[in-house]
Amino acid sequence: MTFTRFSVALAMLILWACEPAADRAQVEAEGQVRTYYIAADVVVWDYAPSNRNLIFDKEFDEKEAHFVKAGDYRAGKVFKKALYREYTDETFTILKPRAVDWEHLGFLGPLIRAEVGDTIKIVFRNNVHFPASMHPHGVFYEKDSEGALYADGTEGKDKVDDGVPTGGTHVYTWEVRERAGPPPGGGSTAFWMYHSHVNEEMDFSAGLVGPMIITAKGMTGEGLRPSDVDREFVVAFMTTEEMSSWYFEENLETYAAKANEVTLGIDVFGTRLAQAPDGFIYMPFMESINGFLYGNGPVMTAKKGERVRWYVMAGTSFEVHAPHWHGNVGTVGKMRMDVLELTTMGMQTLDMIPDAAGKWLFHCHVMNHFAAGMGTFYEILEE
Ligand SMILES: [Cu+2]
Repeated sequence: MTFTRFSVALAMLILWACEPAADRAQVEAEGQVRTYYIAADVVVWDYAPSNRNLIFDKEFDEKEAHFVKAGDYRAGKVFKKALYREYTDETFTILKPRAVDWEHLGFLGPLIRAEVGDTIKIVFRNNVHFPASMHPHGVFYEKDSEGALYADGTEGKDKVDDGVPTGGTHVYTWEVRERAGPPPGGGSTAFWMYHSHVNEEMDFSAGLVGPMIITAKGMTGEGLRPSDVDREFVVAFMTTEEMSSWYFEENLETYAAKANEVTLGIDVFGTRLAQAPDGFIYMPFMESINGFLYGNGPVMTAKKGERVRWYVMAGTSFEVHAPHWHGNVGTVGKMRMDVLELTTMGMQTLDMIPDAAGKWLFHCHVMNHFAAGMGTFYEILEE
């Protein structure tokens, strides 16, 4: 009798001790490994391919020309850049085509998606001439997958992720823990980004940044979209400092007629600039939406009554943006809004159920940004 009672107690103790481990194993078994093959590639990018101001459907005027026309001492609207691009496998020979719904991403890197409980595995290939990395926000990483170079006391295998050399490959492993998803009551997704963080200023300015959407556990629907959303858009209101890019001198030499007469320097904040012999100072702050100026990006299209989710982000410059939707309103938390307040590295989500059909302006309400090209369209169809 005593022996039996002891056995039962022992068995219960064992069960109790094993339960957390069993739970963990179950979670791990349920979570998926999401593998992405992403390279840093050299891309020649045109901020306004139509060569027109499509917001007003007109030629560029004299003021706008300042931001888009090449000249003796300025590069214009075309720049060599480094962009993240997705490939089909580890041979990095075939680019994964971007889905039509996501063409609006423009110069942003591929959208990384996962659900809480998953593990994200990034096979990263560096095809550019400078060391590059992938540093994520939100997700959990060990020191071998942080993708950031600084004096953190690490060495050996914990250092190789900090800056992948030209031609090199590194696998980043990011755990999608609860904290990377939305908090209780916070909806079905959390919005993050990733970017290169070796020489952060020059890497980011060259274009190495992309978006990441994490869905709550059990909320992933068709095409990895959150199951309570019909349509999603990722929109970067971004000040890109082309003068701070790895390619600034090269872009000047390629596109500015008298690049040889330009003197390179820095301003009082340490930002790079090019000075012409006549004193003209060239600092191309490109005020774009996903890399497009003056409505040159794809028109983002949804239908009346659809549940539309907008993920809005900014970059690393002195960024103060006021993204404003004409025609419709959305909600952010408990507030109805049609203008967001977005600052440096801001990552925000607005939900909209459009009730007004039409082609609508979507622009930055900071007036000098709008004047410099920070505007685009979205369209709401009747059905
Ligand atoms: Cu702005």
